[in-house]
Amino acid sequence: MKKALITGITGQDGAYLAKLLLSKNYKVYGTFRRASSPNFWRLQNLEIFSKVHLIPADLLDMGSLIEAVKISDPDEVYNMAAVSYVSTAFEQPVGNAEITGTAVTKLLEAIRFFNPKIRFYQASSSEMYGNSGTKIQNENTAFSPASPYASAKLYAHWITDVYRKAYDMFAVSGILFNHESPIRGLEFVSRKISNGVAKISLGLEKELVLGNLEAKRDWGYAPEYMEAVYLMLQNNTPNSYVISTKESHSVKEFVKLAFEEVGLNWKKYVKTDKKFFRPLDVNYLCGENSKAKSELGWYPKTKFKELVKVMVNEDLKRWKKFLNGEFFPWDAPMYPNESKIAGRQSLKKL
Ligand code: NAP
Ligand code: F7E
Repeated sequence: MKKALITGITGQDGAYLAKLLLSKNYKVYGTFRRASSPNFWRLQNLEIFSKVHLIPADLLDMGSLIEAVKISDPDEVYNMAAVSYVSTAFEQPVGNAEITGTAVTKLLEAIRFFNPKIRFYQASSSEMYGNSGTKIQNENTAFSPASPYASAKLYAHWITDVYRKAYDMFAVSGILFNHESPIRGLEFVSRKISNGVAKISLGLEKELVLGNLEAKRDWGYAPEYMEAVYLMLQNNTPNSYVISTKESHSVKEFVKLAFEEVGLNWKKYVKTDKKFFRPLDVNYLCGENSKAKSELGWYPKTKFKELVKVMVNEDLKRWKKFLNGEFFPWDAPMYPNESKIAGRQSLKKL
């Protein structure tokens, strides 16, 4: 039986990847951070909570990473942990550099000392391209990070490359474009919209306040992207791949489709507030996935329209269940209205 260690198993990708690996008969270990309130809802939602082996660890603490590698003695390590919300990285740039960036070296060192034969996956991001000025981004497009998050990810990307070349390790990065799902964090725009639309359609909320509606992203479906991640570590040779849908849509298009799904006109409910604009944003992303298609046999099945539909309907179903008094693992009722969060002032240009 193969063994895998997933850092960040409590997050969207970690949870979906754990489910996928369990279905392939892996013994799955996952790191979690001790929190004063439990945050295992995604593992419970996917019905795998009792099937994974949890190890307390923090990317900031090298000892805990060594311990995690030692306890799990894995064939494969998937580094999914990071400060993944770009706005937070603007608010806490130093912490982000340490967690999203340099911590990856700690993990690579732990692997190198314990067993350099372990295969390593680094969660790289399309944000590394920034505003590259290219119509479509592929594995050879120059990086031009536009946030502390993207800068930290780029460091992690290159250090993974260095360990592969210097120590002959099977260490690869997947350059994943945005991927969403009903278990996406509520602060990301896709889920903020699907949750907001569901609440508005049920009369629980009156408006949805957003930032930059013109930004364009290449949005795919997270569970499918985890299949690509898995395939990258089964490859004969270590290689980097772009994972994307090859379609680019604006936040405005997402909003419009989401409201249409519940029969409402978005213009009556959506407002914008400077608070949700970033000091620097990535305006346009669209990923070329032909290398993944030809070498991994991977291609996206769920495209933009279907993704919006799935997310809105799942949030609608949950709020209806909630209003009926049903209890189930879910995040939304515990989440504050973002407009009432006092911070984000620091995001203004000084
Ligand atoms: P996510 O839902 O925000 O999950 C992030 C995970 O990282 C959580 O489990 C979180 O734990 C953990 N984490 C944060 N700081 C940590 C620390 N100091 N020590 C240990 N664990 C820590 O993100 P995601 O969407 O699943 O993304 C997974 C990875 O892919 C991330 O590295 C992200 O940057 C990258 N990525 C994501 C996308 C996307 O569109 N989703 C695209 C490209 C790349 P807690 O639950 O305790 O906070
Ligand atoms: O923003 C705009 C915002 O926060 C998308 C992470 O998983 O994907 C994600 O990063 C766009 C941006 O995702 C709001 O300005 C407008 O242009 O959903 P997001 P992201 O920044 O693209 C990449 C690939 C990652 O690697 C990251 O980890 O939407 N936008 N209004 C808004 N964004 C948010 N969050 N909230 C708004 O109200």
